Amino acid sequence: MAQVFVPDQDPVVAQVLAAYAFPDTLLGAVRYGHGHINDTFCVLCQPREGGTVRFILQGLSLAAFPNPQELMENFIGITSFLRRKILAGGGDPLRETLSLVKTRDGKDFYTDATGKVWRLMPFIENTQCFQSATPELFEASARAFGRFQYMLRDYPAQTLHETIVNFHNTEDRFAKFVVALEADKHNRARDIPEQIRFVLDRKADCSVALQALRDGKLPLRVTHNDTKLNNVLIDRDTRQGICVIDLDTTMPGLSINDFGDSIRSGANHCREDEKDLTKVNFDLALYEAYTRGFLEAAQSSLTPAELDYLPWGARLMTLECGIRFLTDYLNGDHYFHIQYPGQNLDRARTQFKLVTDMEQQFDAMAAVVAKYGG
Ligand code: ADP
Ligand code: GN1
Ligand code: MG
Repeated sequence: MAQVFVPDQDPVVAQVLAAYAFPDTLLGAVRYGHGHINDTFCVLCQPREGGTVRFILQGLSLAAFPNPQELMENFIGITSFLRRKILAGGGDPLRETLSLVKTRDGKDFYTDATGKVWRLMPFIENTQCFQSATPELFEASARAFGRFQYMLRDYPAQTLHETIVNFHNTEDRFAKFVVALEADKHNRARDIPEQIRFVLDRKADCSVALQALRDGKLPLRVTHNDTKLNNVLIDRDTRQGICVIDLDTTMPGLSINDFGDSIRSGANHCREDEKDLTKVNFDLALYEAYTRGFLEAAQSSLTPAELDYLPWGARLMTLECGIRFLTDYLNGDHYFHIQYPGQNLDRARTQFKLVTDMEQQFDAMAAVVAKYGG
């Protein structure tokens, strides 16, 4: 076998690669993608007959996922379930859901000396991942997430582990923010009174969806919980969303949160860490494109109350994400990967600007749902 070339000279990655039997020559691995949590690499091999074969190698963040073995059980359960449904519907499970490559000793994943879990997956070729949306792409991702929701409607939810406890428990996110604020370990609170006030003023909002769940208005479903545009692979030829990826937080949750997190991340034209807030604007036309696609694909599995609460899902996921970024900033940036100091604060500021826009356009958001959800 040729020498493994890992550009960032990571000996752990070299050791992980050695646990797998690759086709012919292993050329190396390079960091890949824009995720904030896991370590993702693209692995390149050269088969004897020519061309290249690619794989995705991922090391799961122990800081985010304290029980990666349980996470991998979920991953296998969900992808096997989807594989059966895709096959039954005449689709191609090797393109429409994720698969695992086994290690040399027949395991589904590799655990390194620190306890970190690594998985290897075939690279789904002729697809693209987008960081920002056009209406067509956004609608394509909406159909993919809506279909995902629909296909998992009869998944045995009680068999799923909660990979991150209280992940979209917005009340708990608020409480953790208050703890970080009171501890203020890095003396950062004094410079951000405006952002702190923004969160404190919205304490009651943090209970809206959870109260509806407690009241029995909203059902628990199997949801993805991280429905960013870049978590859908788009086919380069058809421009359709063919595969929902990043299944690590797929567990019981609220459909309105899956809708909401997509709107949070995709219904705008700015970077998540844009510093110039005049460029950060919620785009109602993108919201409409997403709503149309999502409801078309998932509608028959959603109740009237879920439809009513969709705009709240968007507001709450955006507020919650801003709270999480600000909490991590106060705590010293241990959860979300950062490329520069203050990035989590910049991220929080964009989310709060988007929340403000949504608050102002809330009636229009409800009208769009009524237009497609009738
Ligand atoms: P993270 O949790 O860090 O966001 P993801 O699972 O979303 O990690 O993967 C990061 C990126 O890697 C994706 O945005 C996508 O570009 C790419 N990717 C992941 N899995 C595959 C795959 N099986 N085939 C092709 N690209 C993939
Ligand atoms: C993280 O892993 P990635 O980049 O797809 C985070 C999401 C946040 C998102 C903000 C497991 O998603 O919850 O909404 O960053 N994932 C986890 O961009 O915490
Ligand atoms: Mg991702």
